[in-house]
Amino acid sequence: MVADISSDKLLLDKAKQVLKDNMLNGIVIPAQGLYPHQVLWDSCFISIGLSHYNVKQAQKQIREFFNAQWKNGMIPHIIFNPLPRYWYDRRIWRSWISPLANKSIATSGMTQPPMFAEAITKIGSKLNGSERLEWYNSIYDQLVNYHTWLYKERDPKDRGLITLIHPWETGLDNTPPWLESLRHRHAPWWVNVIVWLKIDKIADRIRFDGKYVDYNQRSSSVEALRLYDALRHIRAKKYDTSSILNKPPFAIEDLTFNCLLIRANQYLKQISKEIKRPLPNELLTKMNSTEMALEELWDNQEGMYFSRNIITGNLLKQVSVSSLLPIYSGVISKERAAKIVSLINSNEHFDVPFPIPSVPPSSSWFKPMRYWQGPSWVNINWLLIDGLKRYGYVKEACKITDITIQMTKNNGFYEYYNPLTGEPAGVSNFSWTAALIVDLLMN
Ligand code: 9WN
Repeated sequence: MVADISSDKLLLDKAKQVLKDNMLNGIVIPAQGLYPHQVLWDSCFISIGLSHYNVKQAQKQIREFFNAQWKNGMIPHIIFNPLPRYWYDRRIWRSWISPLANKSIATSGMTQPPMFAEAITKIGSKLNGSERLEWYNSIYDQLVNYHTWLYKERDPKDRGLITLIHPWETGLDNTPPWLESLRHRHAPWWVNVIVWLKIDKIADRIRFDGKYVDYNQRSSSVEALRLYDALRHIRAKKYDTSSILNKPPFAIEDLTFNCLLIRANQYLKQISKEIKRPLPNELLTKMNSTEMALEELWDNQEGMYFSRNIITGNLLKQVSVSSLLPIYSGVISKERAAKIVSLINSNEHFDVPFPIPSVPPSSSWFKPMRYWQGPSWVNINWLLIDGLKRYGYVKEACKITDITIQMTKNNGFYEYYNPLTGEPAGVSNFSWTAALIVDLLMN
């Protein structure tokens, strides 16, 4: 494809404008209205885009999360906007009930895919030598503490794979393997009453998110209430990992999270080498064990990787885009990578007009406009483009890049897109879509 420079330039300007318009209280938030707070992996993707033209703001987006780090090393997935009009969300989570929480910054009590090390490195690449060392040194100890926390508290079986306790931690909230697990978790009586009385339709009409997006493009009301119930369970344990893991609402070795962690570990190693500050041996051993353990999530029969339920020991065989992400981890064999590429190229799986679908159309779970149950997402495309290139699949990577750019040119920077028609869905002017388009265009 011949690059259309003038319209690429226009798209770039528009993307930067979205990030500017999404500035609230000094921070680029995911989207005005629907997401007024800082969100962990959103902030990492946003800072990767910003690093091309506003390194200071990119650093700030990351630094804020390390300022909010808990005493045990956990980095929460949301930092609540302190503006008085957003007090309600802080009250739902009440992070201050944990003795580990940062008392002056209201946050959530769980984490999200660990994209920090990559964002920190991408920012570092825009700095000169001494500035870069200063940047890395200023954040290194806290970054090491975060990775150490993941292994110390979230690897209860000592298998090298991190266990997640709530779908919000995967970033792919209503992805089928997690929805299936949600179905198996017994619903609280009050949700059963709502379903029995069929008043979930009323809930549909008064939903907060319904003000900004079509609620049919998000989790259903009953799912949302059940996710809230799981949060209540975790909050009742004051966010203490060992009590939560005694009787967890969910305990899943999530494939997406662990693939992103493997890559984050590689970036962390790179940072440690550059600043000549060796990582603790114990952490290095754990990091290597994750790379080895990934293979346990491979299923020979289906020819795919899956997440695993740590209580039953079973792989969760509902197909989703997560099964492709081992290519981003970079540690799988060439044969496994070739198998993933064949899934991407197969029209029985992920080959659709506007790839990559979060769930393939051949799945019974597929809903083309509903959140992580079918739509194509720019952040996932961006991760897969990176993985494909590293394994030498340049043609596939270029095709996904071109279509991703085309989808935003045609429709603007939406949260996600219908994989069959390219039609936009979710919230408009979504920050990580804009930021990653900046990155794709600038590279
Ligand atoms: C709940 C902010 C976040 C993303 C997640 C996405 C969605 C929240 C929601 O929005 O999750 O955490 O309201 O559903 O699933 O990946 O970080 O953009």
